[in-house]
Amino acid sequence: MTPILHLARGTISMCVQAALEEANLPHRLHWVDFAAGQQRAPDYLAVNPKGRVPALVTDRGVLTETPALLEWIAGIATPRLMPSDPWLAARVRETMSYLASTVHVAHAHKMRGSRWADDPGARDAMRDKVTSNIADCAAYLDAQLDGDWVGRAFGVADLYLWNVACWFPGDGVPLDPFPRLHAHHDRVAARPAVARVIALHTAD
Ligand SMILES: N[C@@H](CCC(=O)N[C@@H](CS)C(=O)NCC(=O)O)C(=O)O
Repeated sequence: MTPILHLARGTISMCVQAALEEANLPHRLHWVDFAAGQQRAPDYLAVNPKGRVPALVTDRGVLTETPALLEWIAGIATPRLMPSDPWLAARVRETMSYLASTVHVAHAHKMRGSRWADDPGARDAMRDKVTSNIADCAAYLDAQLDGDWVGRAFGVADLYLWNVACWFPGDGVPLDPFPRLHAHHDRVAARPAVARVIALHTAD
């Protein structure tokens, strides 16, 4: 079967879509409308009981969690989109883990505070921390970049970093003060596969 990517506009599913495009892997898209709450509808929960995107339905089953999806696509792509050297691969995973567990979670404190607190005051307090937390993340990521790409060559971690950094200006952290991160962002966005994804996510 042709894999089906469940995705939503502007979300972390963009980098998985971009990885499928970069790898030239045939796939179909199923858009999940967050405004309509479709991520919590029974038919979507049957696909991903976590009620989140992305989810990829393959002939081997459903795969979720962005780092896992990216790594699987990287492994079946030609050329591979992850380093084969174990040390370099671990360094790339280090960045992907940081994006998943720290940066994405810091960003989610803006719109998804109800995951952590019922008290509106507590949610406001969490939202108030988003800009400074994301600025710290941006500074760290900027300092880590010492070449064109996260690894020695372009790979899925670059798509992940690009996707997460798309949210930074909206979180109150423009990219201009972070020259390496900013240049990386532009470099990834200029790739034809990524430009196709951006066009789909920004279309009216
Ligand atoms: N750990 C998951 C997180 C996925 C996630 O939180 N996705 C967000 C969109 S960026 C989502 O589906 N949110 C829906 C909701 O919270 O209702 C991953 O890395 O794939």
